[in-house]
Amino acid sequence: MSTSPEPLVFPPDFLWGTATAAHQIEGGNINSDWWVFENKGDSSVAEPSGDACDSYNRWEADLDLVASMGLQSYRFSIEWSRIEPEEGRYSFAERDHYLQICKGARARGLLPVVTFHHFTSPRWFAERGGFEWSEAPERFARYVSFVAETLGPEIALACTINEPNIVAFMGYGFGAFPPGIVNDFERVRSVNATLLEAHHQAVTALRNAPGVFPIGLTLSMAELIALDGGEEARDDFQEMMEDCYLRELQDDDFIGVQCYTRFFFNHGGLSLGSPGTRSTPMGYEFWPNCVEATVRRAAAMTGLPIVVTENGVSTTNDQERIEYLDGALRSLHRVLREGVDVRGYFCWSLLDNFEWAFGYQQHFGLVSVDRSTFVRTPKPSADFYGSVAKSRTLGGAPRWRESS
Ligand code: IFM
Repeated sequence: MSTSPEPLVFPPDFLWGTATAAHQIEGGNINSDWWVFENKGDSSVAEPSGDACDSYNRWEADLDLVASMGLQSYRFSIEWSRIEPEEGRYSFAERDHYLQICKGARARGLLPVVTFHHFTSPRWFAERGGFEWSEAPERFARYVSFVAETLGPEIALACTINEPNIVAFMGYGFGAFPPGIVNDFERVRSVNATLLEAHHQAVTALRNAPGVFPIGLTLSMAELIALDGGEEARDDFQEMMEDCYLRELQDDDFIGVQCYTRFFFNHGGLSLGSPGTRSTPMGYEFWPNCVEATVRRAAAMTGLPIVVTENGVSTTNDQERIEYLDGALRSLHRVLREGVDVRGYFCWSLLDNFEWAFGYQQHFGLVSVDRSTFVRTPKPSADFYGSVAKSRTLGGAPRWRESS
């Protein structure tokens, strides 16, 4: 006789949310370095971001969607190039726009999780050298202070810089992000160091701002596995992508873990999946169990509380997304049961959106967006995820039946 699996119950104060980023959803971010990068003649980006999901105008509809799913939190980012479109010229109107989003979230019972840098920088900042410029940390912290002056009291959780390791690696190692440089690993390392300094200065700026909220950065992590002879390559990659950050975050309040898959290393270096494994349209192995390995490592190295600030899958088959989320949440539950201090989980992403070098060809959203009318349509995975969040229970009988 088959038995149904025990329901997995999550802690009552566990935070459930979903995440987006300004450039991926707002549209029309003409003053950012990414706009320049994606619109230049020889751009390697599949298509320009254009109107994106028009969320700059439709943010209230987006918040309504998050609330109607039964989630408690919305993670979004502030577009620096809107706040400071020219060096030293700050826009009060744009700051107020983001303040209204924070207030709109709170009015709907959603805690605003605010990211200050999610891959895009103002054009003027990129022209000065971006995160290779010696004044970059100070300039970034100055913008953060300006924003936090009014947003501080509304912020529930602050993420200074999203995936700084990806900014450095994709910009100077892989060439898929601005400034599009390939194989310059010395520069990857030095940009990592400047981003870390920018993070530290932003933490200080936020601690001096009004409001009291936990502050951390969000790191792109993967389960990293060395096959025979691949130990050195794995360790080098781990140092450049993860450890150089994880070692330096002890003074933060939390660390955001963002994970999607696992990578294998052999004597030839990194390989995206092992032969015969199931892969996703991103070219990643379908591996939701990456959550536990990354969370464990981040907790062991930093000693900080963890928030899974991004996890999800790109797929056009929504049943596959449900399967992935189910697997990821089971993986998360295993670390919670071990006693690791995980405070929340944010599914990437609320909407199908602009996936950087891939343009609109990837589908990470719980909600699809019509590319010409911008009509939003929740997918079955939105119901699935929302019902886990509402009941704080995965699998087994629905909670109301437990007592009957
Ligand atoms: O879309 C990105 C996001 O901007 C940063 N983390 C990974 C996601 C999926 O690739």
